[in-house]
Amino acid sequence: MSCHKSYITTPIYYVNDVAHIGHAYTTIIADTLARYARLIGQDTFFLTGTDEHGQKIEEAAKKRGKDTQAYADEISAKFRELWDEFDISYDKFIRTTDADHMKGVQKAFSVMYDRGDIYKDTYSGHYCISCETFFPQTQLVDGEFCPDCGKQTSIVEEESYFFRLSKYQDRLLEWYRDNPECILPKSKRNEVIRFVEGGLNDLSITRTSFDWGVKLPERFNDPKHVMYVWLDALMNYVTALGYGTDEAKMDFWPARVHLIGKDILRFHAIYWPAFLMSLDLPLPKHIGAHGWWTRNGEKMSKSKGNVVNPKEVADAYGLENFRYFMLREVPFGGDGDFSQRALIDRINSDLGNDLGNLLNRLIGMSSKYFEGRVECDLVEKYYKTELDELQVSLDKLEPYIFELQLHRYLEELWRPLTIANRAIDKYQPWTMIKEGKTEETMALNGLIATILAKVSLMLHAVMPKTTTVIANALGFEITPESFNKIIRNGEILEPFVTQKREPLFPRIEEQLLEEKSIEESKEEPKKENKPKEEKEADNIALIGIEQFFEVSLKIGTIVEAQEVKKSKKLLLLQVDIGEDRPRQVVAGIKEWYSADELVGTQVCVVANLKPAKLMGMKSEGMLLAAKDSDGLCLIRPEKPKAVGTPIS
Ligand code: ME8
Repeated sequence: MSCHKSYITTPIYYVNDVAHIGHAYTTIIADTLARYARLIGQDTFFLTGTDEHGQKIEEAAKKRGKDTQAYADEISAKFRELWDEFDISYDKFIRTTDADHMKGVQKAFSVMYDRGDIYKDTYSGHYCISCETFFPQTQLVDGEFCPDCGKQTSIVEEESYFFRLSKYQDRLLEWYRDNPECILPKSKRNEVIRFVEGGLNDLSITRTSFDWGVKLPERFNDPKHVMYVWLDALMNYVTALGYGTDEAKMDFWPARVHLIGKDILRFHAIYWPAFLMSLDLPLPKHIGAHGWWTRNGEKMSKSKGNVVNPKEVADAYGLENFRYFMLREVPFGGDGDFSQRALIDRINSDLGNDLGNLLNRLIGMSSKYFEGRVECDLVEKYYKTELDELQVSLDKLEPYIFELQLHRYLEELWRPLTIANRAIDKYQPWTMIKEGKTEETMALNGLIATILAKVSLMLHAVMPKTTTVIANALGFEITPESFNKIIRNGEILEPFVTQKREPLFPRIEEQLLEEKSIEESKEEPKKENKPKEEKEADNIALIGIEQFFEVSLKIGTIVEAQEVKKSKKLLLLQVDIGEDRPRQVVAGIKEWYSADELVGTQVCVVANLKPAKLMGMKSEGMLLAAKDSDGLCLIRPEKPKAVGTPIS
């Protein structure tokens, strides 16, 4: 391990809603790394916190009729309480409304300005409040929707200060090139490189349309501007160490790893290093971007109401079992679907059968044959092959953890358990003891104890309490010293005496939670959660029948369907409505239907809409559909009808 200081961070979470399983995932990965770094004796600083400024937060508070600061206090406290309940070993919980943080952000603004990296201009563009980002017209979906979250953007024209991001394009590319592991997993680095090679625009870093943010330093005498939330938020990684105030902890900088979800990679892999270059600070060693947790294959989102509540799951299945599951189940960087079935399988199989049973077998055999005594001094004499095999596995482990390949780490860590279980089956201690091979039998128990001891040390960062119980059963404590002795120096365990104990992982036969109950109850007032279409229906105006008949609705058959490549939402359809040629319809239904499944099916078409252009393609009609929190479905005739049949 080359570096003796380890600074590990999570994103700071927005206080517009309470934590869900995705937030828990990032935090648990970071906690695991921090615990591991401490165990191997590194001076470690683990930071988490909340991101509290910006229009989104201001609006969330307003919707609930609360004062913004009071609202931020309340949600920030909920995050902190959850992490405390989850025993997250953070060293600091930062809030962007902390006075020191705000001072640090102001200092950074001044430093960047003095470097010539900030200038004032006017900005006019499409702004997504949800992502707090401007997008050029060319990147919008269907000319108006955010390419990242799909929500409607609004046109904003503002006087703004700009950061000269374009100036850093070459240095950024150099950084990615010279540091192949700066972005993990490595495949994500290529995405970032392609994006930066496409050209960087200067970045608007102040806003005048609202004032819930950090003000500019007084010397600018420009009170209507507040800092852009992402400048404010990213700076937390250094203000937490005292940047701009008391810089005593700045020797933890640069970060060993910033853990984030892939949704915020661009901010961390492009803006953040560019800001750091401007501030003349070193760049982080790694930015680790993990994938999404989904539910039944769909991304979790509040509007879909499919967000899993991590506390419910941890309370029902055990916090540490949940930690193990999350880290083992999904390769870092990939998406993972949350299901209770998969969680139960991991608990019963990996934890119960492989790990828990091994400890039971050791306790059983040692009490039956040796009144509970276990000695390890003869292990090498009788089981050298197994010890060598064990070492091969252990040697592979450490690199995985800081390459963030935690699933591989855990997979490899289970091999020693297989070695132990196989050795019992192979040497059959019950036969050996009958044959009078007492020494060999004791040594076999010693081998199992050795394996369990090493596995519990290496698993400690993932399952701190469980492994403490295992270590106690083996007569030792998990500390950096014991790690050093047993893992690094290969010292053997002192003799100990086992005691009978309850199984560590009682078998779970069926799902412990109702499917619905694990999903977070929606916090927002009901109306706000309704999709746009539904909200509009609430204010519907009455019309006469003659107005209704102005709309020409017809039965159509989809004869061709293809994906619109650059769009997340659109399909290009040819719909036969009994005319001389099919109508071309561009429909925003790609999230719910594949092109193939649509061909040959019938739909209801609005046939007298003025043609419109969507992403440059002519659309000559619209399909009727219904959308609620479960998604969208097309409205179809109950029985097949001739194409062109009017609907009334
Ligand atoms: O983006 N699966 O905050 P945020 C996995 N304040 N991880 C998920 C997830 C999911 N379905 N949903 C959320 C912000 N996450 C900014 C960050 S940092 C300087 C500022 C996790 O509350 C994941 O870590 O929207 C993601 O990056 C983070 O929550 C976003 O949290």
